[in-house]
Amino acid sequence: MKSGFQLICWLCLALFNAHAQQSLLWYTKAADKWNHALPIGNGRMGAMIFGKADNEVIQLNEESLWAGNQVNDNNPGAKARIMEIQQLIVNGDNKQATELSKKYLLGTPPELRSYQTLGNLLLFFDHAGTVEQYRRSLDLETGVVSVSYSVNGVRYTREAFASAPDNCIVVHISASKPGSLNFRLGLSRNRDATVTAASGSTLIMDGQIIDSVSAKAGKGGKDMKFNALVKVMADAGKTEAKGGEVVVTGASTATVIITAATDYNLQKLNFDRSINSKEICSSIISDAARYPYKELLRRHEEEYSKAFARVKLDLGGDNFSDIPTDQRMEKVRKGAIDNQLAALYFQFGRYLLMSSSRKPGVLPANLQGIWNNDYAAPWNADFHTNINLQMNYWPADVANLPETFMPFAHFVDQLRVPGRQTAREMYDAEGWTIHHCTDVFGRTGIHDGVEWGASPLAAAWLCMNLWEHFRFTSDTAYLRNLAYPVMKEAAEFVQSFLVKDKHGYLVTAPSTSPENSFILPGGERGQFTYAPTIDVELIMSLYHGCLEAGRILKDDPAFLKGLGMTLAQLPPISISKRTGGIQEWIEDYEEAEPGHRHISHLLGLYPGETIKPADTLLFEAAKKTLERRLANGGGHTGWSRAWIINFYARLLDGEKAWKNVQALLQKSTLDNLLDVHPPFQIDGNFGGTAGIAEMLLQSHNGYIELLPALPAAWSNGEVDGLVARGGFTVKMKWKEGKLIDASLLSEKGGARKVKYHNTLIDINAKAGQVYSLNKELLQ
Ligand code: FUC
Repeated sequence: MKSGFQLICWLCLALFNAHAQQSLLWYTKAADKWNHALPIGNGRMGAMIFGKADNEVIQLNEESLWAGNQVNDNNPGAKARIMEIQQLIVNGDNKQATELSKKYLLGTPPELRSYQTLGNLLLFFDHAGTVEQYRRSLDLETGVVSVSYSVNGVRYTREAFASAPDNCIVVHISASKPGSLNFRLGLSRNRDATVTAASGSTLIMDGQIIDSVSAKAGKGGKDMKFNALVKVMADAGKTEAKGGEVVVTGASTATVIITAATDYNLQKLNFDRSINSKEICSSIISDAARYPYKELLRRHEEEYSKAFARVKLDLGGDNFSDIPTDQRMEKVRKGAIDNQLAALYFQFGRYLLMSSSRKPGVLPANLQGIWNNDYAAPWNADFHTNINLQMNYWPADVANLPETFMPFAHFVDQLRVPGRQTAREMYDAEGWTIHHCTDVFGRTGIHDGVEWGASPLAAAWLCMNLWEHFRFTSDTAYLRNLAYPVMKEAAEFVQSFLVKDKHGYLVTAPSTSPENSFILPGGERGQFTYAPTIDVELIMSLYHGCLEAGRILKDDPAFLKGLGMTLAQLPPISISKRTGGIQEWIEDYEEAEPGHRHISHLLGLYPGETIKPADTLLFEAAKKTLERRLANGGGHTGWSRAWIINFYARLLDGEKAWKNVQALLQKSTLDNLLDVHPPFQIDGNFGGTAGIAEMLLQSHNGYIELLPALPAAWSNGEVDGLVARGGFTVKMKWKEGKLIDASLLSEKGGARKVKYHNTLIDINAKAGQVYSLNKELLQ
């Protein structure tokens, strides 16, 4: 029989395990490469922690550190040629239109520069002895990475976190035997910077990016200036500067505080570059250094944990939390089912969004969130606006982190300024627009090549997220002051950009279905077209959003009427005679790559809602589109797989959605749970997180639907804290595939329909009230 004490210990262990299942990534060895290191971030600064016992590497990032400059990249020849190009396109002369576009539409310059690493913080311990009992972990509930090991009977422990309240990264190091902590600390960047030990305990990095492309464009010397500042505080022993490093000897604990800044004006966020980064670093460090380590940790945990704890998810199944995360990943890759790993992946996505998109940061999460080890990152780690940036924000509201959305919203708002210039200078149009990617300087012209870049409705695409955020929060001040003005101007662009085709439809031209090509009747490949299906769906989403917002805000009826008239003249979404799926282009062309990663013509299924269950034909055709893409090798990039999860959730097919969650974990996830395109690209994490939520809760189509796509593998579970449109926080528990307990907390009040299986009920909620749905829904 267990004693009282044993029982308490046993209970504590059980509770710990339940907690560990969903919130701890842990390993028994250090990361051997960047791809295995563990990320921390406070929305402005990020770091990847390797956890090496002897020579620790902590790779650092600051969100605004980019090569390049602000330039007007609108091709000066565009305006004079745009009508000619449009006519060529609508009359089917694809080849000539493409040739002219290369000359007169492609941006000047055509390429963005890259987001860059800040450098590495290096800790040299030179342990004389064997490293034993090694453990490295990331606790998602506290946002702290811990590393611990023993050498010659002394236990060494390191904790690292990125503090939002104190605007810096903190590393705390301790040794179990007093006076036995000895290490050297360096800061390095092998380009464009110098590091000096400013006093016995401080390192300063002083830098300015030297970019060859800026130099060629006559803008050399105008690239970003930046600083990093590191302060070491040891409890005892000696701390001194030696050979450009700080050397600590004979201490028991030491706290290292790190911050950085660039001349990019984060406060104004108007692409201004007048900031004195050195002063900012000094004031951040002197403020933070006032607190002892315990207080820094407490301030961080209090701020971080409050937001993270809003959602709890348990997907049932076996508990493998006593197995290191890399081994669990390996088992899943070999076919094991580990529901709690899927729950951990979901929570990790929330952690990543909080860490890369939050105050004190102001910029949105880029292709790598905030974590990048390169000077020329894959795709420059830029903001791709033809799916990737939008996908990053799909989980923000449903996964109960609305504050992470604001850097995105403000950035899009700022893009209006250069975007207006692009609309005017390239297309002689009203409103604002942007093409398929942008950088921290807000370039809005066409980049890379016209085949990729000619996607003139990316502003409408970005506005979908803005509108959805309103639908979740019902925040009318946000709608009035930010979202609607941006949406309205995006709609004004569309209104003045559309031309008539030979059937009298209003169409976008030139345009592409992002990145996919078709085979022209003569056998050649083409990408240029007019009114690809995605554009029709984008216009429908934007205009319906504007119409609803305009009604709420009582905007000019004449403007709204104009939108209604355009909606009536758009080409229809068609079903392909060749494939039975949704037709991707205005003509029923054969796809050059039927398994292409982009599935843009299903935008109306997710995140849009033009393709819905009630529309049986389109709904069935969407299934065929997905089957065909997958049968031809689709879903091979992480983000594409993540999108497919969301599609199947919207198709109410839990089994197929689950298969794709499993495939995302098996084929597109690193041991540290970061997504790979390959290479590492964070959108798959965010899209996957949104997809898991979408399987459990949906709230488009005019009702909140509980467990709309629950797979058999997750037949027992519970979730607390997901959010439905209209500001409803949802709690659900299910057993053997059936909902057994459900309640909604309404933040703002209001009427809603709630659906579970075939039962649909109406609730008229009062703000702040919790509604148990057990009586009405669970008979
Ligand atoms: C889009 C995708 C690529 C990649 C890039 C960053 O262009 O087609 O797969 O994700 O963005």
